[in-house]
Amino acid sequence: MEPTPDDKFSFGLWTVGWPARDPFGDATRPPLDPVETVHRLAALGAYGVTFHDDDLVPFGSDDDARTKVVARFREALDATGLVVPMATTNLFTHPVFKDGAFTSNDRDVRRYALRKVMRNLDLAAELGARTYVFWGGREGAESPAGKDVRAALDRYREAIDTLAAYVVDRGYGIRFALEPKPNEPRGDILLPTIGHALAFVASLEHRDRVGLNPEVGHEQMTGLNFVHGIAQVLWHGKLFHIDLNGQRGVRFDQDLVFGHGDLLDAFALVDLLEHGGPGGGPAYDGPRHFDYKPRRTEDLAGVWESAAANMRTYLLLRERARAFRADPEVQEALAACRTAELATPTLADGETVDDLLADRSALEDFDVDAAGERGYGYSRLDQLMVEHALGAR
Ligand code: GLT
Ligand code: MN
Ligand code: MN
Repeated sequence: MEPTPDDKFSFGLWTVGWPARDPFGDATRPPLDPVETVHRLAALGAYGVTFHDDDLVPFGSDDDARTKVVARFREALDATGLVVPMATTNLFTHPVFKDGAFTSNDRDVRRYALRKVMRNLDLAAELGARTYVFWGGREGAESPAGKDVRAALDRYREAIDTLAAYVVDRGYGIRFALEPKPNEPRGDILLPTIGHALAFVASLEHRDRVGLNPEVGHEQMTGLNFVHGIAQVLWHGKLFHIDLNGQRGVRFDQDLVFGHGDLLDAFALVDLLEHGGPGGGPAYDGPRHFDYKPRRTEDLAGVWESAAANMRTYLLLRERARAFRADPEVQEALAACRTAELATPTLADGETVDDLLADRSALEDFDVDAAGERGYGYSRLDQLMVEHALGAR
């Protein structure tokens, strides 16, 4: 089971390229050349590579150096056939962003952040990216009184709408995807969950051009059900991109390999993405983007081993989810759960509130005790899922 570009697997340069510096220790691996990364990812069967501006063009490079770096990168893309489906901006590493970028209290920093994004949007468009991600890791606060959250949200909205207007003006075929995260590096980050981000998007002038890039581990950091979150994003038509990885419960952002730490959730997620669409087909056809970090304990061989592991786990789960959906016993269990019945509207076609009030079977004659006694049979279905995930069926 080898990945191919048709599977649409993509990786950020910052994922495999993470030199594993953490708050307590130095890097354990040398930096990777983006060109080597492109060749390695292509050889492993990936289809796309993504980047922050500074992952590709080192911060502070002059125009000459920038042109050279981009030309080399382009050559590698052309040689391998790898595409750039998404790009993003580093608005978090340099000290200038220590109080945020779009929502820094310092107006000059906010203006600089807009210009930094615009410059990379030009490159993203040039390389054919269709999605531009905004992860606001520094947009937040630790001080309860020092950050006016409502003013910060005004500035956040101003930034996203200004940048969307820029994309429209330049005729770029790019949509924006906001990535929620509850905390880390800021004590509290703005737009901390999928729900907050969806509500924010609805308030934008350019709301049609803006969706979400949810990350598995970021919802799990708050104890929320990521699969439910993704289902709701799909329900709103806002799943523009997705960051796949693994996380073990409520703690710091682990960015584990997809499926490592939360295998059953990963199974349910793949089942949703691949079978949650109309007629049981895919619910999402965009890139399957891995935003993980090879463990600090890995050497370079382990980096490529872990990159391959993300894709292999996804493919195995996709195969397992297919078997689950095709199993007649699963179909029978689903029927026993009356899962499909939920798609039937509660009121009949054309039925009015008065009609409902006149329906004695809905209240006066309804046998609540009999309905309360009936089981839903979810345990059997769940066990079938576990058995399929384990390869026991
Ligand atoms: C950073 C973060 C990720 C975001 C990336 C995009 S950068 O590594 O932890 O979740 O997706 O800015
Ligand atoms: Mn993360
Ligand atoms: Mn991410």
